[in-house]
Amino acid sequence: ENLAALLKIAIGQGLVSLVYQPIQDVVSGRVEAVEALMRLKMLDGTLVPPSLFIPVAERTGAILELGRWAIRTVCAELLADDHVPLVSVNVSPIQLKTPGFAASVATILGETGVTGNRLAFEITEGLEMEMHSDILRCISDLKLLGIKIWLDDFGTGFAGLSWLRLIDFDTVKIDRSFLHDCGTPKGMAMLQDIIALVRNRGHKILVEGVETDEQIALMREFGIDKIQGFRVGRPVPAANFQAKRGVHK
Ligand code: G
Ligand code: G
Ligand code: NA
Ligand code: MN
Repeated sequence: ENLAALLKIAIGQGLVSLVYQPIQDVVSGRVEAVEALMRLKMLDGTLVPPSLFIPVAERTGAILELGRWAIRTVCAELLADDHVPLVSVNVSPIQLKTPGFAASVATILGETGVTGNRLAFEITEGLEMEMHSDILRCISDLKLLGIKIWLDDFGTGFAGLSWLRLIDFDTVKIDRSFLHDCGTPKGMAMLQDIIALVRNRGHKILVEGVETDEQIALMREFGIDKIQGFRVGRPVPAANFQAKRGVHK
């Protein structure tokens, strides 16, 4: 298949890059973290969306090399600057269940001189909990390195509650569909219920997809810890990220 072949040469040909989207602390109003998002170009320059290439990379195993590349790049191009806040990196369950993954992360940290407490790994609840004992062991190894573990897109998959039961996430990201649907009484009730569920379990809460000032005010009213979305900032390359002032352009 085309994409599978492209993924094999992507790193060598400079076709992959990372963009960074700010995450704002609701109380302080400051950008306290950024999420790293992978971008893939075809040879003609056309962008391939992650929804297309990540599943292929997971199926072919290319995600392992891409994932190491992403962590190394985050450490080298962003975290080398002491002023940069926490960076969250998406990590596939395929990576978590591959023996030696935590050790490879430790090696990258050692080589780049970055401490693990400046990284968070986002895990999407989408995939099934197959082989979860390996995943749990890997997660506890990553935590020993100081890396925070976040649950991404909470509320969209079937496995979310199992993940919540098995893993002590630092932060849970509530999928943006919940905020978007809160214009109706039923949607608002759902959003409040999911916030209560996450909060009662002691996790910090990040709400995704914040696009308006009204939504920011609502999140403050609900006591949400962190927000992310186009109203806070769009994903931009590292060069556009003015870390020292925590400003995006
Ligand atoms: O980039 P968008 O901004 O379209 O990203 C959509 C989704 O793609 C993310 O929420 C995440 O689940 C996935 N994604 C983006 N970058 C990465 C990555 O580096 N690794 C993995 N595993 N998934 C990613
Ligand atoms: O799976 P993950 O939640 O990490 O995906 C991030 C994706 O969400 C990226 O594709 C990003 O471009 C998109 N995104 C980020 N903020 C917003 C927003 O405010 N509104 C919408 N519609 N999409 C957003
Ligand atoms: Na994510
Ligand atoms: Mn998400």
